[in-house]
Amino acid sequence: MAIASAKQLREMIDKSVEAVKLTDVHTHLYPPCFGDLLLWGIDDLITYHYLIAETFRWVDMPYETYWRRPKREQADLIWRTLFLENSPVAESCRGVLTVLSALGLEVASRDLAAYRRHFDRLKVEDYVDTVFGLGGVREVITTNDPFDDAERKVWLESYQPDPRFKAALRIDSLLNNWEGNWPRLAEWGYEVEGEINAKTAAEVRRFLTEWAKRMEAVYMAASLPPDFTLPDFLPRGLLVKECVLPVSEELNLPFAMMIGVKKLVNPELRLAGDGVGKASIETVEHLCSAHPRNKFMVTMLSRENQHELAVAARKFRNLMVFGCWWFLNNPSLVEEITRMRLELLGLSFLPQHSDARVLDQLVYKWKHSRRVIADALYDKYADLMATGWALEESEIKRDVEKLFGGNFWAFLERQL
Ligand code: FIX
Ligand code: ZN
Repeated sequence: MAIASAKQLREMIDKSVEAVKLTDVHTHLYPPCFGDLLLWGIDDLITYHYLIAETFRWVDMPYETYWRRPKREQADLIWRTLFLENSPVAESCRGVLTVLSALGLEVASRDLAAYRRHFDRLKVEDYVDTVFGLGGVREVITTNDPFDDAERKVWLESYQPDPRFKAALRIDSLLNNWEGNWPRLAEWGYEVEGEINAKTAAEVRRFLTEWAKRMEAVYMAASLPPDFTLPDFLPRGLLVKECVLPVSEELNLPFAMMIGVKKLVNPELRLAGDGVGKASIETVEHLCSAHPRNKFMVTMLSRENQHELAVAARKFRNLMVFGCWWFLNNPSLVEEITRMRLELLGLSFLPQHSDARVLDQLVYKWKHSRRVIADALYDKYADLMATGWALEESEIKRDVEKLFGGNFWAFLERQL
């Protein structure tokens, strides 16, 4: 049916964006068979590394004192500091409250003990169903690292597939610490050595192929520093060129590059200690141009890289831009970046991923993003209608489904 008014347009967009069962193309979640690797519940929510970093802006406690404390005491400190002694206006704090509200808990009570009693009664298997339902999530792509001992053990001994959790083969350990990790490949039976010669490259390709198949990975991924540049003759450059890209092309798996993270600018904050730096878009352009049969998913961490990334995506059909990553996943920046991408790329991108590390975060990260994306879409469709363009309700539903996952699955299917 044709959209006849601004009111009808707003209602249709809100309905479509609210109802779409989305694919979350990047998370750090795990199916319940991975046990404690799957974080969930109020204390994991409150001790999410974003809130740890924000808490240490207020407290002078030695970092080690915090790290030695049990999780519940860590959460008590964060709750007191960020929620009671200061209003929880930061996106990471607002998110915790959005989850509590969506679960029907009494947010106004500020009763952390009551919240804990609620979660203590839950079973994780049931809670996965609850969260996927509240978040409107059909499936999540997880982050799976064969070099993580606890995770590798599950993959090799006790993994149980769950269609809602699809794997991505994460290869930071290979690319960013070859010197430290090639001996582990040798332990696992791959005939590699420190020098990346033809035999070593072939064995690394075997490793990637075997793990991509074991995980049924939908893409391979790595986070990369701001100074990531190719071509280079560091181990990373050779591994990408001689190993990752050939396997990516052979298996028709995108290589997802998450570029711009400065690891551990404050090591005492551990996972919360990473920073951001502007990266080189020339490396993205070089890879997309030199490897036209490879597919690249790219997200960049610096706000300053966003415009040039969108322009690069205009040049290369093998480049899929995804998400407003990490320090960009805040309403003001999601709005700015999404509007720019709609204006430069139309609907040919993936506006968001949650990066959820704690299961419950699917609820807030998507509730918050849906709102911002819907507002941006409304303005763009209203601009269309102002020209006299006749919009059909079915077309809005079609477009929204592409943005919230359809573009991802279509990109995976493409043979370039
Ligand atoms: O490299 C990544 O996947 C990053 O998203 C994480 O390392 C980071 O800690 C995170 O979870 C950000 O949201
Ligand atoms: Zn991540």
